Amino acid sequence: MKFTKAIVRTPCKSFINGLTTAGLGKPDYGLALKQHKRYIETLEMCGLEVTIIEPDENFPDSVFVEDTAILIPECAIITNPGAESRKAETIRIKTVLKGFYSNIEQISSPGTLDGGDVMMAGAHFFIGISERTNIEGADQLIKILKNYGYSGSTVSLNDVLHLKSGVAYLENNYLVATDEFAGKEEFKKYNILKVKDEESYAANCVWINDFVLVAKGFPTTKELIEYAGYKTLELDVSEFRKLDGGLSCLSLRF
Ligand code: CIR
Repeated sequence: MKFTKAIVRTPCKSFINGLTTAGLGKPDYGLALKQHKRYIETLEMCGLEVTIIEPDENFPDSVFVEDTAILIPECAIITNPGAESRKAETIRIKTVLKGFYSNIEQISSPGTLDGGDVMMAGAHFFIGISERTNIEGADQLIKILKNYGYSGSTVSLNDVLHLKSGVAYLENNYLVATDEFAGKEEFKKYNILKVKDEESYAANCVWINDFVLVAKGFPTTKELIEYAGYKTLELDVSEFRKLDGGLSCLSLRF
């Protein structure tokens, strides 16, 4: 597969008050802007045409656009984010996606779903059941996916906010995974690159057109991915980590 486009959203000033469990202190807004800019340049380097949505002070977490939609070639599926403060982020995203998709689907209450819980692995989608994504949301998504010829299944999780905080699909049957996911029955058929506990944050990496974006500061994971044959690009996302976010959360790729 090949991605050609991405959507990102500039962090707003209220970003520093976003939701968090990380305990790493408040993000530095100026540094976050710099890291975000570098992130955009890197997506462009991977061949993507990037649409940048303007910031909105009403939504501190709106930089984490990945949570607001699931994109497949046939349609855009607007999510219903599990956190109350994030639900209306989808309004702006929907208007932007209408410029790219004629077919728009929607997850609705009582179903909740965050894009960070949805991992695409070829024609199959793994959906984490988390504090943000419930069974109803996952069932709605699976039903929509089925209509377009894809399949989906749920995965339980305990240690992380979102499924993709702990596992990433790198195409060619490779998964990067933390201890929590490396041993799971449903991932048995994949070649697993297991991330060391002290580098667990680096499991949130992103495959884009033969490159893998890896968080800066996790050398063993970077080497592991390179050893499996991928070209890596390191990016510092320290300020987003402070809000439980990572590389995948910062864009929608399609
Ligand atoms: C939140 O709690 O919703 C944000 N502070 C972080 C969202 C990270 N998104 C992701 O992992 N897909």
